[in-house]
Amino acid sequence: MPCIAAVLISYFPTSECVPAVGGGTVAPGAVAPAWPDAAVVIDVLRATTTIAWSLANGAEAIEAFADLAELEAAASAWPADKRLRAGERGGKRLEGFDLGNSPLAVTPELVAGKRLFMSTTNGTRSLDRVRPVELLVTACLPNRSAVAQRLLESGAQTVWIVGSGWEGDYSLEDSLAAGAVAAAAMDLGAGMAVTSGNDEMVAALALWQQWRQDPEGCLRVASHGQRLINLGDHDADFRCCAAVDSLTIVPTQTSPGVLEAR
Ligand code: 3SL
Repeated sequence: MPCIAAVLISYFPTSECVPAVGGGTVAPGAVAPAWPDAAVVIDVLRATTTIAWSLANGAEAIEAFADLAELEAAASAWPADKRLRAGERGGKRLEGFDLGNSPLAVTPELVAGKRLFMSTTNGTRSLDRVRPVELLVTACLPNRSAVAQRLLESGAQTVWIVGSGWEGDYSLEDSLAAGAVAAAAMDLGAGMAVTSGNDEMVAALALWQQWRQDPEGCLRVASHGQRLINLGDHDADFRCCAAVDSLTIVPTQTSPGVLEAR
């Protein structure tokens, strides 16, 4: 009987939903949670879209920080002509930073050859949460098929997709993209048994089925989409963030917190 490779994909909508791994006591008979073979971090609006576009436009790397003091220390130690600080809180650029968090702003003229030291409200927290996972990549709607292909090629049998949400709450757009990545893995994984590992993954796949013909509509109806609409002038960001399969780049963690194009 041929051996069929199996991939189990689970979805955790926010960093707070990620199971605790290591430490603590485990009840008799219970299995201690372990890190998966691969993790995919998603922040559709807009951190992981901006990360993908920065690398596509020639940035040397993105170094992500949940903590601003740590960002400042690392950025200061980097050559001034090779660094940019990208910071966002509440949808707005942080004062004194070179960039906010728009994928439209990371033009080749600005980012080529530079390292972006980045901190955002939610996305960089999710990245921080799964740093120890051996294969850590970021996904957005533009690179969802490229990410799915990478997962399948990696031989990972357990995959966690981690959304960013908003300050601990569920977000529609990250769940849409989680469904989009898993659906691509199921389509591309001919001969592999790609299955959902939890109810959240099943629900995300259903969400993708519901909105796959109009992803931008889903982003606009989402509460963070509404937040950006209320801040004004984000139409181009919505179009960019909703452009499914427009990029082939897979931002991949190469050392703790550092993402490079792979
Ligand atoms: O929450 C985040 O990390 C950001 O991506 C939010 S925003 O789209 O830049 O407002």
